[in-house]
Amino acid sequence: MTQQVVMSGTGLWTPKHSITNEELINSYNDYSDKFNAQNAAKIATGEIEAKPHSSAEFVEKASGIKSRYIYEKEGVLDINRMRPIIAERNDDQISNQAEIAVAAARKAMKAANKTADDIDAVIVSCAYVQRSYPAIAIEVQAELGIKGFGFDMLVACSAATFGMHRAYEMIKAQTAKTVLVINPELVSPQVNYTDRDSHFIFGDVATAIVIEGEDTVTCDNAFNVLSTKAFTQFSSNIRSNHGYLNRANDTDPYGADKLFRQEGRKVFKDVCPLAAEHIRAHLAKHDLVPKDLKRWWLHQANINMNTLISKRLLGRVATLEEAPIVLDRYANTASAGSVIAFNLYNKDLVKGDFGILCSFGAGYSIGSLLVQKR
Ligand code: CO8
Repeated sequence: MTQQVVMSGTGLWTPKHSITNEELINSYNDYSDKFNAQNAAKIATGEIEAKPHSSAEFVEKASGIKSRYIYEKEGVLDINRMRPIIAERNDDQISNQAEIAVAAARKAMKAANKTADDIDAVIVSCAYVQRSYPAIAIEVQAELGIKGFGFDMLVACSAATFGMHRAYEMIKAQTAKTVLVINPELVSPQVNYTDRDSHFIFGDVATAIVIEGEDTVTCDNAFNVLSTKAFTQFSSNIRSNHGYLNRANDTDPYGADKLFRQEGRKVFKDVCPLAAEHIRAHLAKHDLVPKDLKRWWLHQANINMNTLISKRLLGRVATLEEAPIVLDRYANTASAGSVIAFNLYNKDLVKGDFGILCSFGAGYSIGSLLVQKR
């Protein structure tokens, strides 16, 4: 278990469509006006509550989000639908998630200077997979012509970091030599665009990472993974009851509880201190303190969370150079946020610089990787 593990390339696939706060909120407000008009009698008797308007000003201030990318825009802003239109594909066509996973994977492989022959394991790790089997990872493996094996895993917000942890362990245990970890976060179908509290939070994206042992590294820009740290604690404060039992429950598969929902305030209060202490403890294992880090590639759920976490650790708010924010353009992309930040902001680091990737959210789950530029 001695081989140095290296992150040698990342890839980012960004959808061509995007939705600004203004577009999203105009649609939501038209939807709520229609809902209130249709339910005027019940609202008047207090049987149901009127839906108040959403506000672009609130969204930007409360979350830092200005816009989000979306896999398919059609249908989302239609007040008679409020969900994307994604046509079903035949079994002989590539699935939606495998397609975006392959697009991100090709970029990561290019950055890491790898061909399919160099890779022997594929992990697809994300918040949802569009089917249970065959695994999306095995479809990706076939598309790319990779030998070896692949599997899917789900850890919501920490799927990317936990997937990288598994890759790290596989390299250490020599059960694989080069692992492709991919996060096709196609989350918009599970967003409740009729829910004022959460309709603005998410965006779609796909990220990929190549992780290998140092003996095979051939690219110039790479990071040693010094160690990993994981933590989970059960909470229903972020929850979706969507699942294969819905058919047997005789429940509405489109019901609000089957989509993303959260107690945002509670999540904020619970998770920020947990994440800050997690990072502090991870650094302490290496006799490091927060100010020793050149860069923090933090989970991107809410700008105020990242501000609070860095303030707890540094005694001041980290600068955007220290802890980059991609939320403004990408919104919350489930597990991919810290990988997007890494992908866009790592090239300026010099040999010996330390950085941390850290995710935090649903589960609750927290995952980190301490890295050092080679
Ligand atoms: N427009 C206008 N006003 C609003 C809106 C809106 N859209 N929403 C709420 N308000 C109002 C509220 O009604 C409230 O009014 P009042 O004070 O009169 O009651 C006021 O604004 C303040 O409301 P909140 O206290 O709820 O607002 P916050 O400042 O807490 O901000 C956030 C809400 C942005 C949700 C914030 O709490 C937050 O971000 N919390 C952390 C959430 C978090 O990290 N979640 C993790 C997400 S899960 C994840 O990352 C992956 C899950 C798996 C992927 C699923 C994909 C579908």
